[in-house]
Amino acid sequence: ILEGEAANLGEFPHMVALGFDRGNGYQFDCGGALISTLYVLTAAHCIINLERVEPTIVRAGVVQLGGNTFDDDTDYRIAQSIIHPEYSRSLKYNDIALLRLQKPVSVSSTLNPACLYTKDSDPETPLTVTGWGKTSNTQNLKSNILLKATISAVNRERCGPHYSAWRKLPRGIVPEQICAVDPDGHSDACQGDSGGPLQVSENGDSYYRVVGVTSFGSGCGTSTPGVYTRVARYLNWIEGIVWP
Ligand code: 4AZ
Repeated sequence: ILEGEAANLGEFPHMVALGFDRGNGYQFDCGGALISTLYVLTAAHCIINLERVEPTIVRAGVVQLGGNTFDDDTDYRIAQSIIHPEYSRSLKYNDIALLRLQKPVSVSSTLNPACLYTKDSDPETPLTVTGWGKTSNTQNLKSNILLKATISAVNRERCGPHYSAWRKLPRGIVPEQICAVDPDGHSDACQGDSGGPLQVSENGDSYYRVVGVTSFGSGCGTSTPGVYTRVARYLNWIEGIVWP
């Protein structure tokens, strides 16, 4: 997250980090959101990535990422990764996946699932994106503390032209995506934040609903909106898996 603020413990109790084991301890290179005690919502490109390494654990209920070894207090093993059947790595559409945990999380005030935003229109209110990803465009530094940034939805008419020349988006920005940008600043999601949630606040920030999954962008902190997978367009697919 560029130009974000530190999140408080319990403020985003659904926020998790995905742990990738490349042989020297876990690296937390993607985010996710708990949407039940057993399932985490994330991006498909976090599962099928270039290095062909899948995440094997999620770290939950923390704002401070901490060490790179398995911690029984915070870490849950991933039993199964379910990638959206229409995701293809060559195109950037349907970038959504679910992770089933080996055992349900123990719910507390700092660890509990989020509800989804079920309207498939752009929310008018400010949105909050969270993650432990890069904090600068020019340095490869990630955040050890969970950061939050406030951005706003940009409609398809205004967002589409930013991506019209992308070979990987032959149909441009589609209704299954939501664009968002900081209208008067440089707050943004960045590399390492993907898979994590874009949220809309309810009840004066007492809780958040997940409206999107951080997918990609053209750089970070520019006037080009970031692109998120719109969860309201995937409710049938999600509920078919999460509600057995
Ligand atoms: C990424 O590489 C990424 N500014 C995610 C979000 C954005 C840019 C890049 C949006 O995962």
